Amino acid sequence: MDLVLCSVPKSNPESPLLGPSTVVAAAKSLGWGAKVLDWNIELFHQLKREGLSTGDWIRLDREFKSESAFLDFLQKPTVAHLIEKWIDQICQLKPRYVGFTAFSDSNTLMIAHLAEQLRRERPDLRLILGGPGSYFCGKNLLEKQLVDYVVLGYGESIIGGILDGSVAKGHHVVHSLEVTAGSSRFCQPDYSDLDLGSYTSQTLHISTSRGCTQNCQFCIVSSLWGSYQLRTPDSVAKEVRNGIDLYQIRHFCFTDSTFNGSLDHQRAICRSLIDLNSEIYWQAFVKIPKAGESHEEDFQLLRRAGCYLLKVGIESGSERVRREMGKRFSDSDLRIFLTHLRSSSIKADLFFMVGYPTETDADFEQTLTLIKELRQFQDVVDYIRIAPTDVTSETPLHKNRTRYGIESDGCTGWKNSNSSPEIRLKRYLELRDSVLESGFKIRPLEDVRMSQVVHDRLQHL
Ligand code: B12
Ligand code: SF4
Repeated sequence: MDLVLCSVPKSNPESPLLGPSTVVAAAKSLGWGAKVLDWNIELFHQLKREGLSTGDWIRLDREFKSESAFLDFLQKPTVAHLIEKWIDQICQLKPRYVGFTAFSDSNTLMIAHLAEQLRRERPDLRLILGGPGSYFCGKNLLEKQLVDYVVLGYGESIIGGILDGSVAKGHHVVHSLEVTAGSSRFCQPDYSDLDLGSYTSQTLHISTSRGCTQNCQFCIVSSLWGSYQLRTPDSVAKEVRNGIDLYQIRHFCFTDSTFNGSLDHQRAICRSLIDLNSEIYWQAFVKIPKAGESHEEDFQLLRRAGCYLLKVGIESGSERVRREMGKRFSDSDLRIFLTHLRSSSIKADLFFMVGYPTETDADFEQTLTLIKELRQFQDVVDYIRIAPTDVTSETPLHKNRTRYGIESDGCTGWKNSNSSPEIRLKRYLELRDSVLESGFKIRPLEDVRMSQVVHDRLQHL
């Protein structure tokens, strides 16, 4: 075995992560022996057998993000036993390389712990870290010599070079699909090592593009992926076909940051999905098209292709704040978009954010007003999501923090003349009330997660 790639706790249990299965597929296509292990779903089922609910799993975020709580969690006999089993599993598979996917900050402590154990048991093993979360923990784990390679961006492009020894140890940013040793562009994920029936939702994630056409100030996607790159509609349709034929899965989530970043591409993808002539259901993230950019027929095409939900960042009711964020649509564009959705029977999830560095009390009032105005679209809006603005490192907002007068105390504790942790929490709670009073819904598990975040942040004030 050349490579074992592990999804480690804690991530969501609904469906397998796309990243590890894609990187393993690339390694296999180059002739290497490679395997994916999903330890996240194993832990989820173990704890479920012990009575854990899905809400409890979300609340476990606290244990996976705080060092002291994590150490206590590791003492649980079943957890300690599982970790021992995982280390044995690696020792038995005898790979040359082990990779970890850091998806978000709730994976970091577990990766560090497992890497430490593996270093002790198998000092000859080379450890690789990849995934979007490695932007935040990669340098630290490399400095502590807990991993040998950190890969930011396209793992499939560099994995061949790592495995054949031509890529040096260290930190690598890969913003291109150009390939080492000939692996194919946008290769299809390989789920053959996983039991897809063990996930809580029969869903697969698929990418039709990487990167984003926008560069919103608070967002890390452009740093993650570099320029916007499109995948051929044929290869997307083939991946959907495989999902249906190999795994009997008909529900898909497109991972694209902006599925409608190129409308020509969106139309071509829809047509290739319609040509499959199979019943499928899918959701995607889109941006609000500007007036005249997208037409009624585009929405009808989306619907015919199987789209039932579009997720979209509105963020603020103030057009000025939206413009400063990089979201260039007007209130009228939003109304046109929702009207098109209504006539095509597609629902929308709307995302809002409070406490942006330039958001004043008056701007926030405009967000409250917008929520009230949107009541006329209650039949179209499925759920609303609200989050306080974080100043995450590697985002344009963080790079320009001096310009915004941001005093930084971590990505959640920042303040400036318009915003502070107190203001953001107050606005979060006020907007949540207004959303619920207006008859909209918040996804229950999202609400569980956010109430824990709010509770923890209130404790620190
Ligand atoms: C789909 C998605 C989800 C899904 C994931 C479901 C699933 N089963 O896949 C869900 C809805 C669960 C989700 C949840 C969250 N997400 Co999310 N999500 C995404 C999204 C839209 C796509 C991810 C994806 O699949 N990309 C395509 C795959 C192929 O890329 P990839 O996973 O990055 O893998 C590639 C590389 O990273 C690398 N790679 C990956 N692993 C490895 C390993 C090795 C060894 C190597 C060499 C390379 C490598 O190679 C892969 C192929 O190129 C991204 C935004 C985006 N467009 O990228 C946000 C994103 C990753 N999510 C983000 C966040 C913040 C979250 C949440 C924390 C949100 C929240 N507040 O709840 C939660 C975390 C939940 C959790 N604890 O796991 C941030 C990550 C920033 C960060 N690291 O903190 C992103 C970037 C969104 C953003 N704009 O900020 N998310
Ligand atoms: S917030 Fe959405 S639209 Fe804006 S840059 Fe990020 S992924 Fe793109």
